[in-house]
Amino acid sequence: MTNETIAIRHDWTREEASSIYSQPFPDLLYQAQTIHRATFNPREVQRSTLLSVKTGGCPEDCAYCPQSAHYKTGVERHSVLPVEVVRSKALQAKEQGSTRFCMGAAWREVKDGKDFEAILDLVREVKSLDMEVCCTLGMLTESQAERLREAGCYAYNHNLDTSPEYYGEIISTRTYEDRLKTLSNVRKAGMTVCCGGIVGMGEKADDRLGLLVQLASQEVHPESVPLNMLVRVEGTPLAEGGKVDPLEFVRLVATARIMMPYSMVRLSAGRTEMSDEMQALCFVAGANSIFAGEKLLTTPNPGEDHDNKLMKRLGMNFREHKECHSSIAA
Ligand code: SAM
Ligand code: DTB
Ligand code: SF4
Repeated sequence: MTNETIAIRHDWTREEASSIYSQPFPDLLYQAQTIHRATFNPREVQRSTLLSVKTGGCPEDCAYCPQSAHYKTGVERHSVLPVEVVRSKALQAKEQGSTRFCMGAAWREVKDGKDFEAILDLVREVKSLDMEVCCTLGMLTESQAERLREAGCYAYNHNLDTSPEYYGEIISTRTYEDRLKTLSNVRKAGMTVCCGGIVGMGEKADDRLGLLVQLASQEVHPESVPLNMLVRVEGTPLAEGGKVDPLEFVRLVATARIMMPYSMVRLSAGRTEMSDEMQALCFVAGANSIFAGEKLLTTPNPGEDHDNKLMKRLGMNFREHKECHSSIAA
């Protein structure tokens, strides 16, 4: 590992991103791995566990999402889960080695009142178990963001999903600007930001790079960048569609690592469709976090056994301690 400080830039252009992304594969991986080694322990992967604390019936029309009320996907709806249920899921996640517990709600936005109070109780409870708490609840006002942070929420997930110009092809019920506003409210309130996107929605490579440029242009880079490979769910408009080229996905991971050297890059949805070899290449390209457990929010995920075996085969290990940041100073 080197002690070299890697510059953090916020002025990446799409042309630069494209020339990084399009390099010969060995050069791209070498560049990404060199940066990864300077900013993180390259053998270590952090685990987060997801739980859908309020499922289905969402008024938004995100074309990829099994929880949208606009599509018939067979997802079973439920309102906010009781504290005891969430507590035991979080404890189980902790026992299985996750350092972060992420609670998701199928809402367009948080509304003040009973449900939000219930979420704040869940946040306090999980925080008391000494885990990093993350929430993803849709749009937030400044004061709601403030209250979440006060309750102990460490990170907020809110994805930009794709480039600004492709966004309208995927979602019509909110705008890119809406998303950016919530991200700014989260930042102002002092929570860390988890923000990334989805690959495989019919977008071009240029849209994927457009997303990375947006993320890297934020005043502070998102501490966590989840890269999801679309999980095609029957009943959603994106149920049918071509496969993502695994090597293009690896290229995107490497480009994200190079553009946001100190951010955690999360290999998120879609791992059940990825070979072990593809995941290994993603780790070499700089991915250093995964979602653990048999389920994401509503769809399957490789279980603990599979992931443990994979780490062993790769001679890598899972991070035991909290703080999903680079331990090497920027
Ligand atoms: N409703 C909130 C929101 O949209 O921000 C929180 C929950 S939402 C399910 C969280 C994220 O999951 C979305 O922003 C999207 O990026 C991702 N996601 C949803 N469905 C997916 C799918 N089928 N494949 C991959 N990622 C998906
Ligand atoms: C993120 O970017 N991916 C996670 C987390 N943030 C909330 C969610 C993936 C959801 C996949 C579809 C599902 O399981 O419902
Ligand atoms: Fe799904 Fe979130 Fe979109 Fe609702 S806002 S449809 S839960 S991705």
